[in-house]
Amino acid sequence: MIPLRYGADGTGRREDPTMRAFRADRFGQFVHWGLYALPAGTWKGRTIEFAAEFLMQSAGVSREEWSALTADFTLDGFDPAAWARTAKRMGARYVTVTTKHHDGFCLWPSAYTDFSVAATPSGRDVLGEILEAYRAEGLATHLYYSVLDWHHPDWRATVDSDADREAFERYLRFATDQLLELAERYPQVRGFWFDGTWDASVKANGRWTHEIEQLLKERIPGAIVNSRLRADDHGARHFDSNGALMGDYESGYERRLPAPWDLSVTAHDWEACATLTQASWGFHDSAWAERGRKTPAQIVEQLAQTVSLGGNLLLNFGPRGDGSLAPVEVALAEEVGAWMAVNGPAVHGSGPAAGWDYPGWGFYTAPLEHTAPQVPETPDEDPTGIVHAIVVRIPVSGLLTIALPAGVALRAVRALADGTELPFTPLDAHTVQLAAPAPTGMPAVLVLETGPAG
Ligand code: JFZ
Repeated sequence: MIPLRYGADGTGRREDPTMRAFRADRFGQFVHWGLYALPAGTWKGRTIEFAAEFLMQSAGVSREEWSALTADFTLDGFDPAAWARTAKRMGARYVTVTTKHHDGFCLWPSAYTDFSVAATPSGRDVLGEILEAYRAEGLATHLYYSVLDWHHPDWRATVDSDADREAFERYLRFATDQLLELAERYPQVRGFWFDGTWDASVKANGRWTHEIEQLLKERIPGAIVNSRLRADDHGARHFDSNGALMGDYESGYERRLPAPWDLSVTAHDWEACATLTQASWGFHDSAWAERGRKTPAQIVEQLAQTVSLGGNLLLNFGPRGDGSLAPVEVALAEEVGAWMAVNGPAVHGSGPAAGWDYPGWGFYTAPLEHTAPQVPETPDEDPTGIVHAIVVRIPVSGLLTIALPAGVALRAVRALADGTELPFTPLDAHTVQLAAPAPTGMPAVLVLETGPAG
Protein backbone atom coordinates (compact mmCIF):
# COMPACT_ATOMS: atom_id res chain seq x y z
CA MET A 1 0.00 0.00 0.00
CA ILE A 2 1.35 3.38 -1.05
CA PRO A 3 0.45 5.95 1.63
CA LEU A 4 -1.77 8.63 0.07
CA ARG A 5 -3.25 11.84 1.39
CA TYR A 6 -5.57 12.41 -1.55
CA GLY A 7 -6.46 8.89 -2.60
CA ALA A 8 -9.74 6.97 -2.26
CA ASP A 9 -11.62 7.52 1.00
CA GLY A 10 -11.32 3.82 1.75
CA THR A 11 -14.95 3.21 2.59
CA GLY A 12 -15.74 1.25 -0.58
CA ARG A 13 -19.14 1.04 -2.26
CA ARG A 14 -21.62 3.52 -0.80
CA GLU A 15 -24.84 1.99 0.51
CA ASP A 16 -26.63 5.12 1.78
CA PRO A 17 -30.14 5.91 0.48
CA THR A 18 -28.96 8.57 -2.01
CA MET A 19 -26.43 6.26 -3.62
CA ARG A 20 -28.89 3.36 -3.67
CA ALA A 21 -31.43 5.59 -5.40
CA PHE A 22 -28.85 6.68 -7.99
CA ARG A 23 -27.90 3.04 -8.62
CA ALA A 24 -31.53 1.93 -8.94
CA ASP A 25 -32.27 4.74 -11.41
CA ARG A 26 -29.96 3.17 -14.01
CA PHE A 27 -30.98 5.55 -16.80
CA GLY A 28 -30.23 9.25 -16.89
CA GLN A 29 -30.37 12.03 -19.43
CA PHE A 30 -27.27 14.09 -20.16
CA VAL A 31 -27.91 17.61 -21.45
CA HIS A 32 -25.18 19.58 -23.21
CA TRP A 33 -26.40 23.10 -23.79
CA GLY A 34 -24.56 26.35 -24.13
CA LEU A 35 -23.50 29.00 -26.65
CA TYR A 36 -22.08 26.28 -28.93
CA ALA A 37 -25.64 25.22 -29.77
CA LEU A 38 -26.04 28.46 -31.76
CA PRO A 39 -23.31 27.96 -34.42
CA ALA A 40 -24.03 24.20 -34.11
CA GLY A 41 -20.77 23.06 -35.68
CA THR A 42 -20.45 25.69 -38.44
CA TRP A 43 -18.35 28.88 -38.17
CA LYS A 44 -18.45 31.50 -40.94
CA GLY A 45 -19.72 28.98 -43.46
CA ARG A 46 -17.20 26.29 -42.55
CA THR A 47 -18.61 23.12 -41.02
CA ILE A 48 -16.16 21.45 -38.67
CA GLU A 49 -16.63 17.70 -38.48
CA PHE A 50 -15.90 17.52 -34.79
CA ALA A 51 -17.93 17.85 -31.58
CA ALA A 52 -20.00 21.06 -31.69
CA GLU A 53 -19.08 22.03 -28.12
CA PHE A 54 -15.42 22.19 -29.26
CA LEU A 55 -16.11 24.67 -32.09
CA MET A 56 -14.50 27.63 -30.33
CA GLN A 57 -11.26 25.66 -30.27
CA SER A 58 -11.56 23.69 -33.52
CA ALA A 59 -12.50 26.75 -35.60
CA GLY A 60 -9.95 28.95 -33.80
CA VAL A 61 -12.53 31.49 -32.57
CA SER A 62 -11.23 34.28 -30.32
CA ARG A 63 -12.66 34.86 -26.83
CA GLU A 64 -14.19 38.14 -28.01
CA GLU A 65 -15.94 36.63 -31.02
CA TRP A 66 -17.17 33.67 -29.02
CA SER A 67 -18.45 35.93 -26.23
CA ALA A 68 -20.47 37.90 -28.77
CA LEU A 69 -22.70 34.82 -29.14
CA THR A 70 -24.32 35.83 -25.85
CA ALA A 71 -26.36 38.42 -27.82
CA ASP A 72 -28.00 35.58 -29.78
CA PHE A 73 -28.76 33.44 -26.73
CA THR A 74 -32.36 34.64 -26.74
CA LEU A 75 -34.19 31.53 -25.48
CA ASP A 76 -36.84 31.88 -28.21
CA GLY A 77 -37.69 28.17 -28.10
CA PHE A 78 -36.48 27.42 -24.57
CA ASP A 79 -38.98 25.08 -22.94
CA PRO A 80 -37.36 23.24 -20.03
CA ALA A 81 -40.71 21.70 -19.12
CA ALA A 82 -40.68 19.99 -22.53
CA TRP A 83 -37.12 18.73 -21.96
CA ALA A 84 -38.12 17.30 -18.60
CA ARG A 85 -41.30 15.72 -19.98
CA THR A 86 -39.30 14.13 -22.79
CA ALA A 87 -36.77 12.71 -20.33
CA LYS A 88 -39.46 11.38 -18.03
CA ARG A 89 -41.39 9.74 -20.86
CA MET A 90 -38.18 8.17 -22.11
CA GLY A 91 -37.75 6.43 -18.76
CA ALA A 92 -34.82 8.52 -17.50
CA ARG A 93 -34.84 8.97 -13.74
CA TYR A 94 -32.28 11.77 -13.48
CA VAL A 95 -30.65 14.50 -15.52
CA THR A 96 -27.08 15.79 -15.64
CA VAL A 97 -26.88 19.26 -17.12
CA THR A 98 -23.88 21.32 -18.22
CA THR A 99 -23.57 24.35 -15.95
CA LYS A 100 -20.31 25.44 -17.63
CA HIS A 101 -18.59 23.63 -20.49
CA HIS A 102 -15.03 24.11 -21.78
CA ASP A 103 -15.89 27.51 -23.34
CA GLY A 104 -16.49 28.88 -19.84
CA PHE A 105 -20.04 30.15 -20.46
CA CYS A 106 -22.22 29.74 -17.36
CA LEU A 107 -25.89 28.81 -17.50
CA TRP A 108 -26.44 30.47 -14.14
CA PRO A 109 -25.81 34.14 -13.26
CA SER A 110 -22.53 33.55 -11.43
CA ALA A 111 -21.20 36.27 -9.11
CA TYR A 112 -17.66 35.31 -10.17
CA THR A 113 -17.78 36.01 -13.90
CA ASP A 114 -19.60 38.19 -16.40
CA PHE A 115 -19.61 35.40 -18.95
CA SER A 116 -22.97 33.93 -18.07
CA VAL A 117 -26.68 34.05 -18.85
CA ALA A 118 -26.69 37.40 -17.02
CA ALA A 119 -24.99 38.82 -20.14
CA THR A 120 -27.67 37.44 -22.50
CA PRO A 121 -30.81 39.37 -23.57
CA SER A 122 -33.14 37.65 -21.09
CA GLY A 123 -30.73 37.65 -18.15
CA ARG A 124 -32.70 34.68 -16.79
CA ASP A 125 -31.38 31.98 -14.48
CA VAL A 126 -31.56 29.31 -17.15
CA LEU A 127 -30.02 26.61 -14.97
CA GLY A 128 -32.46 27.27 -12.14
CA GLU A 129 -35.38 26.97 -14.57
CA ILE A 130 -34.04 23.70 -15.96
CA LEU A 131 -33.54 22.19 -12.49
CA GLU A 132 -37.03 23.26 -11.41
CA ALA A 133 -38.59 21.72 -14.54
CA TYR A 134 -36.96 18.34 -13.90
CA ARG A 135 -37.83 18.46 -10.20
CA ALA A 136 -41.45 19.02 -11.18
CA GLU A 137 -41.30 15.80 -13.22
CA GLY A 138 -39.79 13.93 -10.29
CA LEU A 139 -36.30 13.49 -11.76
CA ALA A 140 -33.14 13.89 -9.70
CA THR A 141 -30.64 16.49 -10.90
CA HIS A 142 -26.85 16.46 -11.24
CA LEU A 143 -24.58 19.32 -12.28
CA TYR A 144 -21.87 18.94 -14.93
CA TYR A 145 -18.92 21.32 -14.41
CA SER A 146 -15.87 21.61 -16.65
CA VAL A 147 -12.69 22.49 -14.81
CA LEU A 148 -11.05 23.12 -18.18
CA ASP A 149 -11.93 26.72 -19.13
CA TRP A 150 -10.95 28.41 -22.40
CA HIS A 151 -12.41 31.73 -21.28
CA HIS A 152 -10.80 32.34 -17.91
CA PRO A 153 -7.39 34.06 -18.24
CA ASP A 154 -5.95 32.10 -15.30
CA TRP A 155 -6.75 28.63 -16.51
CA ARG A 156 -3.68 26.61 -17.53
CA ALA A 157 -3.26 23.18 -19.12
CA THR A 158 0.28 22.94 -17.79
CA VAL A 159 2.04 24.79 -15.04
CA ASP A 160 5.53 25.62 -16.28
CA SER A 161 6.54 28.67 -14.22
CA ASP A 162 5.82 30.43 -10.95
CA ALA A 163 3.55 32.81 -12.81
CA ASP A 164 1.59 29.82 -14.14
CA ARG A 165 1.37 28.37 -10.65
CA GLU A 166 -0.04 31.59 -9.25
CA ALA A 167 -2.48 31.92 -12.11
CA PHE A 168 -3.70 28.36 -11.78
CA GLU A 169 -4.07 28.74 -8.02
CA ARG A 170 -6.28 31.77 -8.66
CA TYR A 171 -8.20 29.70 -11.18
CA LEU A 172 -8.80 26.89 -8.69
CA ARG A 173 -10.04 29.48 -6.18
CA PHE A 174 -12.46 30.70 -8.87
CA ALA A 175 -13.64 27.15 -9.58
CA THR A 176 -14.09 26.51 -5.84
CA ASP A 177 -16.10 29.72 -5.50
CA GLN A 178 -18.29 28.77 -8.44
CA LEU A 179 -18.88 25.21 -7.21
CA LEU A 180 -19.79 26.39 -3.71
CA GLU A 181 -22.03 28.99 -5.33
CA LEU A 182 -23.77 26.23 -7.28
CA ALA A 183 -24.19 24.15 -4.11
CA GLU A 184 -25.63 27.15 -2.29
CA ARG A 185 -27.99 28.24 -5.06
CA TYR A 186 -29.17 24.75 -5.97
CA PRO A 187 -29.03 22.63 -2.81
CA GLN A 188 -31.62 20.27 -4.25
CA VAL A 189 -29.10 18.69 -6.65
CA ARG A 190 -28.06 15.09 -6.06
CA GLY A 191 -24.59 15.22 -7.45
CA PHE A 192 -21.77 16.76 -9.46
CA TRP A 193 -20.30 15.47 -12.70
CA PHE A 194 -16.80 16.82 -13.24
CA ASP A 195 -15.11 17.06 -16.62
CA GLY A 196 -12.08 18.70 -18.21
CA THR A 197 -9.76 17.36 -15.52
CA TRP A 198 -7.26 15.48 -17.69
CA ASP A 199 -4.64 18.21 -18.00
CA ALA A 200 -1.29 18.13 -16.23
CA SER A 201 -2.32 21.22 -14.23
CA VAL A 202 -5.18 19.33 -12.57
CA LYS A 203 -3.23 16.09 -12.20
CA ALA A 204 -0.64 18.05 -10.19
CA ASN A 205 -3.45 19.27 -7.91
CA GLY A 206 -4.84 16.03 -6.50
CA ARG A 207 -5.21 17.90 -3.23
CA TRP A 208 -7.73 20.33 -4.77
CA THR A 209 -9.77 17.51 -6.35
CA HIS A 210 -9.92 15.82 -2.95
CA GLU A 211 -10.84 19.01 -1.11
CA ILE A 212 -13.56 20.12 -3.47
CA GLU A 213 -15.19 16.69 -3.29
CA GLN A 214 -15.22 16.92 0.53
CA LEU A 215 -16.44 20.53 0.51
CA LEU A 216 -19.35 19.77 -1.81
CA LYS A 217 -20.34 16.80 0.34
CA GLU A 218 -20.28 19.02 3.43
CA ARG A 219 -22.58 21.50 1.73
CA ILE A 220 -24.87 18.87 0.19
CA PRO A 221 -24.91 15.79 2.41
CA GLY A 222 -25.03 12.63 0.33
CA ALA A 223 -23.93 14.38 -2.87
CA ILE A 224 -22.67 11.95 -5.50
CA VAL A 225 -19.43 12.81 -7.30
CA ASN A 226 -17.99 11.05 -10.34
CA SER A 227 -14.48 9.65 -10.49
CA ARG A 228 -13.47 11.92 -13.37
CA LEU A 229 -12.90 14.76 -10.92
CA ARG A 230 -10.18 13.01 -9.04
CA ALA A 231 -6.44 12.73 -9.10
CA ASP A 232 -4.36 11.46 -6.20
CA ASP A 233 -1.03 12.65 -4.77
CA HIS A 234 0.80 11.20 -7.78
CA GLY A 235 -1.58 12.30 -10.50
CA ALA A 236 -3.30 8.90 -10.86
CA ARG A 237 -6.83 9.50 -12.13
CA HIS A 238 -10.17 7.74 -11.43
CA PHE A 239 -8.37 4.96 -9.52
CA ASP A 240 -5.70 5.94 -7.01
CA SER A 241 -2.13 4.65 -6.97
CA ASN A 242 -3.33 1.65 -4.93
CA GLY A 243 -6.04 0.81 -7.47
CA ALA A 244 -8.98 2.02 -5.34
CA LEU A 245 -11.78 3.99 -6.99
CA MET A 246 -11.85 7.70 -6.14
CA GLY A 247 -15.21 9.48 -6.10
CA ASP A 248 -18.47 7.54 -5.79
CA TYR A 249 -18.66 5.88 -9.17
CA GLU A 250 -16.39 5.28 -12.12
CA SER A 251 -17.10 7.60 -15.06
CA GLY A 252 -14.47 6.64 -17.62
CA TYR A 253 -16.71 4.75 -20.05
CA GLU A 254 -17.49 7.26 -22.70
CA ARG A 255 -19.04 6.35 -26.04
CA ARG A 256 -18.03 2.75 -25.28
CA LEU A 257 -19.06 0.06 -22.80
CA PRO A 258 -17.25 -2.70 -20.95
CA ALA A 259 -17.37 -6.07 -22.77
CA PRO A 260 -20.58 -7.98 -21.94
CA TRP A 261 -18.64 -10.68 -20.09
CA ASP A 262 -16.36 -8.30 -18.17
CA LEU A 263 -17.70 -8.85 -14.68
CA SER A 264 -14.73 -7.02 -13.15
CA VAL A 265 -16.72 -3.77 -13.50
CA THR A 266 -19.43 -5.07 -11.17
CA ALA A 267 -16.98 -4.52 -8.30
CA HIS A 268 -17.89 -0.83 -8.14
CA ASP A 269 -20.58 1.59 -9.27
CA TRP A 270 -20.10 3.11 -12.68
CA GLU A 271 -21.88 5.20 -15.25
CA ALA A 272 -21.24 5.29 -18.99
CA CYS A 273 -22.17 8.29 -21.09
CA ALA A 274 -23.29 8.03 -24.69
CA THR A 275 -24.10 10.30 -27.61
CA LEU A 276 -27.11 9.93 -29.86
CA THR A 277 -25.15 11.20 -32.81
CA GLN A 278 -21.83 9.69 -33.68
CA ALA A 279 -19.55 12.03 -31.79
CA SER A 280 -21.06 15.37 -30.80
CA TRP A 281 -22.45 16.26 -27.38
CA GLY A 282 -23.63 19.75 -28.28
CA PHE A 283 -26.20 20.21 -31.07
CA HIS A 284 -24.40 19.81 -34.42
CA ASP A 285 -26.58 20.80 -37.35
CA SER A 286 -24.97 18.86 -40.19
CA ALA A 287 -25.08 15.75 -42.34
CA TRP A 288 -21.86 14.69 -40.60
CA ALA A 289 -23.57 14.59 -37.22
CA GLU A 290 -26.53 12.65 -38.59
CA ARG A 291 -24.27 9.93 -39.91
CA GLY A 292 -24.11 7.24 -37.30
CA ARG A 293 -27.12 8.50 -35.36
CA LYS A 294 -28.22 5.68 -33.08
CA THR A 295 -31.54 3.89 -33.42
CA PRO A 296 -33.89 3.23 -30.49
CA ALA A 297 -32.93 -0.46 -30.62
CA GLN A 298 -29.23 0.39 -30.32
CA ILE A 299 -29.92 2.63 -27.33
CA VAL A 300 -31.97 -0.05 -25.61
CA GLU A 301 -29.23 -2.59 -26.29
CA GLN A 302 -26.62 -0.29 -24.71
CA LEU A 303 -28.91 0.24 -21.73
CA ALA A 304 -29.43 -3.52 -21.30
CA GLN A 305 -25.69 -4.23 -21.54
CA THR A 306 -24.97 -1.46 -19.02
CA VAL A 307 -27.52 -2.66 -16.44
CA SER A 308 -26.38 -6.30 -16.87
CA LEU A 309 -22.91 -5.12 -15.78
CA GLY A 310 -24.11 -3.02 -12.86
CA GLY A 311 -23.75 0.40 -14.48
CA ASN A 312 -25.90 3.43 -15.27
CA LEU A 313 -26.33 4.89 -18.74
CA LEU A 314 -26.30 8.67 -19.20
CA LEU A 315 -27.76 9.35 -22.63
CA ASN A 316 -26.93 12.71 -24.13
CA PHE A 317 -29.29 15.26 -25.68
CA GLY A 318 -28.11 18.47 -27.31
CA PRO A 319 -30.89 21.07 -27.38
CA ARG A 320 -30.77 23.57 -30.27
CA GLY A 321 -29.56 27.16 -30.01
CA ASP A 322 -33.06 28.51 -29.42
CA GLY A 323 -33.53 26.11 -26.50
CA SER A 324 -35.85 23.66 -28.21
CA LEU A 325 -35.14 19.97 -28.59
CA ALA A 326 -34.42 18.65 -32.06
CA PRO A 327 -37.47 16.69 -33.29
CA VAL A 328 -35.27 13.70 -34.14
CA GLU A 329 -34.15 13.49 -30.50
CA VAL A 330 -37.72 13.80 -29.22
CA ALA A 331 -38.76 10.98 -31.57
CA LEU A 332 -35.91 8.80 -30.34
CA ALA A 333 -36.89 9.48 -26.73
CA GLU A 334 -40.50 8.56 -27.48
CA GLU A 335 -39.53 5.22 -28.99
CA VAL A 336 -37.16 4.34 -26.18
CA GLY A 337 -39.90 5.45 -23.77
CA ALA A 338 -42.48 3.18 -25.40
CA TRP A 339 -40.10 0.28 -24.82
CA MET A 340 -39.35 1.37 -21.26
CA ALA A 341 -43.05 1.72 -20.43
CA VAL A 342 -43.36 -2.04 -20.96
CA ASN A 343 -39.89 -3.29 -20.14
CA GLY A 344 -38.72 -0.78 -17.54
CA PRO A 345 -38.69 -3.41 -14.77
CA ALA A 346 -35.70 -5.05 -16.49
CA VAL A 347 -33.81 -1.74 -16.13
CA HIS A 348 -35.02 0.33 -13.16
CA GLY A 349 -34.04 -1.21 -9.86
CA SER A 350 -32.16 -3.96 -11.68
CA GLY A 351 -28.55 -5.03 -11.81
CA PRO A 352 -26.38 -7.97 -12.74
CA ALA A 353 -27.87 -11.47 -12.43
CA ALA A 354 -25.10 -12.96 -10.32
CA GLY A 355 -23.96 -16.36 -11.53
CA TRP A 356 -25.70 -16.15 -14.91
CA ASP A 357 -23.16 -16.30 -17.71
CA TYR A 358 -23.37 -13.90 -20.64
CA PRO A 359 -25.53 -15.77 -23.17
CA GLY A 360 -24.40 -14.09 -26.40
CA TRP A 361 -27.94 -13.39 -27.66
CA GLY A 362 -28.59 -10.70 -25.07
CA PHE A 363 -28.24 -9.78 -21.43
CA TYR A 364 -29.53 -10.95 -18.08
CA THR A 365 -30.60 -8.49 -15.40
CA ALA A 366 -32.12 -9.16 -11.99
CA PRO A 367 -33.94 -6.99 -9.47
CA LEU A 368 -31.29 -5.44 -7.23
CA GLU A 369 -32.86 -6.65 -4.01
CA HIS A 370 -32.91 -10.21 -5.36
CA THR A 371 -29.39 -10.24 -6.71
CA ALA A 372 -27.98 -12.17 -3.81
CA PRO A 373 -30.45 -15.08 -3.62
CA GLN A 374 -30.33 -15.70 -7.39
CA VAL A 375 -27.49 -18.14 -6.96
CA PRO A 376 -27.58 -19.96 -3.66
CA GLU A 377 -24.29 -19.66 -1.80
CA THR A 378 -25.32 -22.39 0.56
CA PRO A 379 -27.42 -25.41 -0.42
CA ASP A 380 -30.33 -24.30 1.75
CA GLU A 381 -30.58 -20.79 0.30
CA ASP A 382 -33.68 -20.43 -1.82
CA PRO A 383 -32.98 -19.32 -5.41
CA THR A 384 -36.64 -18.47 -6.02
CA GLY A 385 -36.89 -15.23 -7.89
CA ILE A 386 -36.80 -13.75 -11.34
CA VAL A 387 -34.19 -12.95 -13.92
CA HIS A 388 -34.91 -10.80 -16.96
CA ALA A 389 -33.51 -12.01 -20.27
CA ILE A 390 -33.20 -9.11 -22.70
CA VAL A 391 -32.97 -10.59 -26.19
CA VAL A 392 -31.09 -8.35 -28.62
CA ARG A 393 -29.83 -10.89 -31.21
CA ILE A 394 -31.86 -13.82 -32.41
CA PRO A 395 -29.66 -16.79 -33.36
CA VAL A 396 -30.16 -18.13 -36.92
CA SER A 397 -31.32 -21.39 -35.33
CA GLY A 398 -34.23 -19.46 -33.85
CA LEU A 399 -33.41 -21.05 -30.51
CA LEU A 400 -32.23 -19.45 -27.29
CA THR A 401 -30.02 -21.54 -25.03
CA ILE A 402 -30.07 -20.70 -21.35
CA ALA A 403 -27.37 -22.07 -19.05
CA LEU A 404 -28.69 -22.14 -15.51
CA PRO A 405 -26.36 -21.53 -12.57
CA ALA A 406 -25.77 -24.60 -10.39
CA GLY A 407 -28.62 -25.20 -7.97
CA VAL A 408 -31.09 -23.13 -9.97
CA ALA A 409 -34.05 -24.58 -11.88
CA LEU A 410 -36.22 -22.79 -14.41
CA ARG A 411 -39.88 -22.87 -13.48
CA ALA A 412 -41.41 -20.73 -16.21
CA VAL A 413 -40.55 -18.32 -18.99
CA ARG A 414 -42.92 -15.47 -19.83
CA ALA A 415 -42.83 -12.52 -22.18
CA LEU A 416 -42.66 -9.39 -20.01
CA ALA A 417 -44.78 -7.47 -22.54
CA ASP A 418 -47.93 -9.61 -22.33
CA GLY A 419 -47.26 -12.43 -19.88
CA THR A 420 -47.44 -15.18 -22.56
CA GLU A 421 -45.76 -18.33 -21.34
CA LEU A 422 -43.03 -19.74 -23.58
CA PRO A 423 -42.41 -23.50 -23.43
CA PHE A 424 -38.82 -24.64 -22.96
CA THR A 425 -36.97 -27.94 -23.24
CA PRO A 426 -34.28 -29.14 -20.82
CA LEU A 427 -31.14 -30.21 -22.71
CA ASP A 428 -29.29 -31.44 -19.65
CA ALA A 429 -29.21 -30.77 -15.91
CA HIS A 430 -28.58 -27.06 -16.28
CA THR A 431 -29.29 -26.09 -19.86
CA VAL A 432 -32.66 -25.31 -21.40
CA GLN A 433 -33.64 -24.23 -24.86
CA LEU A 434 -36.64 -22.33 -26.16
CA ALA A 435 -37.89 -20.79 -29.37
CA ALA A 436 -36.74 -17.19 -29.68
CA PRO A 437 -39.50 -14.59 -29.69
CA ALA A 438 -40.50 -13.23 -33.11
CA PRO A 439 -38.37 -10.22 -34.11
CA THR A 440 -40.05 -6.83 -33.66
CA GLY A 441 -37.02 -4.63 -34.29
CA MET A 442 -36.74 -3.90 -30.59
CA PRO A 443 -35.26 -6.13 -27.88
CA ALA A 444 -37.71 -8.57 -26.30
CA VAL A 445 -37.69 -9.17 -22.56
CA LEU A 446 -38.41 -12.59 -21.08
CA VAL A 447 -39.10 -13.12 -17.39
CA LEU A 448 -37.33 -16.24 -16.16
CA GLU A 449 -38.97 -17.60 -13.00
CA THR A 450 -36.47 -19.57 -10.99
CA GLY A 451 -36.57 -21.98 -8.13
CA PRO A 452 -34.35 -24.55 -6.43
CA ALA A 453 -33.04 -27.41 -8.60
CA GLY A 454 -33.81 -31.04 -7.84
C1 JFZ B 1 -15.57 15.33 -22.52
C2 JFZ B 1 -15.84 16.67 -23.15
O1 JFZ B 1 -14.66 17.14 -23.75
C3 JFZ B 1 -16.97 16.54 -24.14
O2 JFZ B 1 -17.26 17.78 -24.72
C4 JFZ B 1 -18.20 16.05 -23.41
O3 JFZ B 1 -18.63 17.00 -22.44
C5 JFZ B 1 -17.89 14.71 -22.77
C6 JFZ B 1 -19.05 14.20 -21.93
O4 JFZ B 1 -16.74 14.80 -21.93
O5 JFZ B 1 -14.96 14.52 -23.50
C7 JFZ B 1 -14.21 13.43 -23.20
C8 JFZ B 1 -13.85 13.14 -21.93
C9 JFZ B 1 -13.17 11.95 -21.66
C10 JFZ B 1 -12.85 11.08 -22.68
C11 JFZ B 1 -13.21 11.40 -23.98
C12 JFZ B 1 -13.89 12.57 -24.23
N1 JFZ B 1 -12.22 9.88 -22.40
O6 JFZ B 1 -11.95 9.56 -21.22
O7 JFZ B 1 -11.98 9.05 -23.33
